[in-house]
Amino acid sequence: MDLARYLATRRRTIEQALDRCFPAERRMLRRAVRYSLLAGGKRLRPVLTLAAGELAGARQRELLPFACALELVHTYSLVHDDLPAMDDDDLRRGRPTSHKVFGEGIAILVGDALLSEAFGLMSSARRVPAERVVAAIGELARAAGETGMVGGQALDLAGQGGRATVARVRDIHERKTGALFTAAVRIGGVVAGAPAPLLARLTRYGRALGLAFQVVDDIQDADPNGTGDGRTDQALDKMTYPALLGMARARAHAVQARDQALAAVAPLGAEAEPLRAIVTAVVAGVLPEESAA
Ligand code: GRG
Repeated sequence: MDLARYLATRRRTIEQALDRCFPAERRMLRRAVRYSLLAGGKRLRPVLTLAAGELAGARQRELLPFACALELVHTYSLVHDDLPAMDDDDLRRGRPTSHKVFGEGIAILVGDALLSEAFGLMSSARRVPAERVVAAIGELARAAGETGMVGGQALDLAGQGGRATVARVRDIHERKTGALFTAAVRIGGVVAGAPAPLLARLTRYGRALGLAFQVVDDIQDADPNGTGDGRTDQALDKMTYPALLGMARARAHAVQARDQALAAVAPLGAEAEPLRAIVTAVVAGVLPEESAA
């Protein structure tokens, strides 16, 4: 399939929907929200929600509020992760981080506003049966919260400088990065009313993709010619697969995770082609970059 074309059309739809979530205004908080939210980015999580939801039989317009909610939560996590109290990054998505431009207080509030609006957006999805809306809200709450992304970030902060093991690194990755990927595809399925066996396949796919994504991100960060735009993991003394296993074995981990993701969706036919193409491109390091929209 033509993944670049697929991503370009989905991203355009997502960009327009995100723009409508926070229309332009002069107040500083709104400007700061738009600065981070509409700053490009691969929009991978919302694309996954659309891909999984369409595969399970939902329409794009039913899925869109949920896809946007994923991107809002993801963007909040990046803004907070960049703060001096966390990774203390100067650059994000190729431009100065939110706190560098608007100050730390506003950057904290940007994250708060994005997180709150994510749940508001889902709760006002009128095209989807209420029980599915409630289930999707629960999925995102668990993925973003202490059992998921926030808990993973806490483990990551606590672990800096500590003794790394594959199990610890995997636990951090599964929560910090993987939980949101898993939620992205599961929420697509939930909104579509997917039966349990299909949801189980989407869960396996999401978990494996999340792991593969994070390992590849770590490899690119550790590569001296890599694409990271902030301080390196090495400088922050972070636990990563390349630090623990070396580059070759880290790559083998990513390939193994890709194969697990592909196996999870193997019986799902042509409708699952976007999910296959995405994980294959992520692991090959050739996922087409931002939308030209
Ligand atoms: C602060 C609550 C809180 C959580 C932070 C996701 C996260 C947890 C921190 C991000 C740190 C980081 C750079 C992790 C590496 C993997 C990752 C999530 C990269 C960014 O995701 P992309 O590549 O970003 O999808 P774009 O900009 O394309 O959306």
